[in-house]
Amino acid sequence: MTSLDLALAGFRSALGHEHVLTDADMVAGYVRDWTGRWTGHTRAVVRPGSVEEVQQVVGICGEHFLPLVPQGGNTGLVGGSIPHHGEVVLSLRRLDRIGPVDERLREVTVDAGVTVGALQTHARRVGLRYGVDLASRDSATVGGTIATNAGGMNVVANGDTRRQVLGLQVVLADGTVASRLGGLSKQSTGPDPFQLMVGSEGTLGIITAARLRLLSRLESEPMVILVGVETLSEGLGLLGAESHALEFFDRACLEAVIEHRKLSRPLLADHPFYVLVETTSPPGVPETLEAVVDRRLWAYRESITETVNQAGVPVKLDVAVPLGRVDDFAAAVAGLRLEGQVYLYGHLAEGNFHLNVVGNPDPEMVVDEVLGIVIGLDGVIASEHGIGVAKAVWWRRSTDPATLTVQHRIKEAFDPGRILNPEVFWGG
Ligand code: FAD
Ligand code: 2HG
Ligand code: ZN
Repeated sequence: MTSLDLALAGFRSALGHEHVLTDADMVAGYVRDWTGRWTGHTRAVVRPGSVEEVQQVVGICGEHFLPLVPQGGNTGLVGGSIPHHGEVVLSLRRLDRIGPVDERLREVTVDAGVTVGALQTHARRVGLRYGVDLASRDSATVGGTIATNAGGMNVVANGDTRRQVLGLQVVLADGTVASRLGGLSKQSTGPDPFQLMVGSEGTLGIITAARLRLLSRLESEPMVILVGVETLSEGLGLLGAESHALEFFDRACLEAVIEHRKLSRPLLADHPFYVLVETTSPPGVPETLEAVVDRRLWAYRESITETVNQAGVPVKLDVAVPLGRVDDFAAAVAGLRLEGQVYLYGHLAEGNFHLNVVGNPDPEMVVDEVLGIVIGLDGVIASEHGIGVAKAVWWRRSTDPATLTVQHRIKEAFDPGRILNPEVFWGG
């Protein structure tokens, strides 16, 4: 019997045959990413149903030197959830228990495989809210959003995923469990290894559960306003203290979404950019700007990723520049005159641009040119989707040597055998 046969037998004995998938048809949805840009292959997809089963899987992988890729909803956009070199896929989706809400403390403990949408629904039942929202809410999991430190639409009001995490339960590379789910709001006991898990993209440990902060209900129902603007800095002027979202998209996005989703034209005139504001207090839109108010306006912004995907396999960039440089970035990108269809949209309040290009014959060149501009403007090459494999080379190239050394030592300390998602950050 080969080492792989022994490992598969171990998985089957630990999880049951039905939760160890090896048939090509059965694993297809786990080895291909949401955009279709990456298709990998795997020795097996394993689907544990408890933290003990996750421990057993990690133990078997360690014993047989089999690298593994943790996977939640597989909605990640940087290729980090895909087995690029035959790694075992460790799907966390069966870990889907949601604990009772502590209404006094406004906290809840949930399993890693719970979707963000299910958590939001659970919180709403007791009049509370979860602070993170994103268009992939019905598939993206709590574990995946913590592992990528996902941002989304409400960062301007609630902060990113890191800000919602009070504690975690994690299976480490040697199969042991580290847990801090007690809900203590203050702790001064040295460096916090659990914080390192946030944004670690499955390279330091397997997140199996999280203690999360919930928010109280808004005083009044927010209004949604779409405004046509000439420049993005004009759009930034609409940001107010009560803003819950300040998003933007360009004309190409609007035209594509109208066509794909068969939506009506929201404003009379054409504008270079459209800014969507969600707020509980009217932002005082200058009379010179064309604007419309309607909650359904979110459909124009939230449908962009799906719309771009049906046009072809996109090259995706997720960058941020300082707010004072947003117009410079938009102008520099226009100046590149990239071949193919370019879509520019994102989270304006954070200077976070999603640049998607479909139909360009040289994706590497697109990435190099755009990230070069970003670095030149003192920006960041990954604002909310993570590094994955898509940005790994650029991450190493643009990070200073001292920081890279620290990152390397952290990886060595948590995963000396390099079985946890080895391609992310360090491959490519
Ligand atoms: P996966 O895609 O399965 O995995 C992502 C990474 O996390 C991988 O590296 C994986 O190994 C690791 N991972 C997953 N689960 C675990 C775990 N339990 N323990 C350890 N590591 C784990 N992102 C944003 O930030 N903001 C947005 O507004 C946004 N909108 C989106 C809209 C659409 C339509 C789509 C398709 C994607 C969007 N995303 C957005 C990207 C994506 O949804 C997020 O990155 C999300 O956090 C991924 O969650 P997931 O459960 O699908 O993780
Ligand atoms: C969004 O803000 C997501 O819509 C997805 O982060 C961005 O698809 C993208 O590039
Ligand atoms: Zn985004």
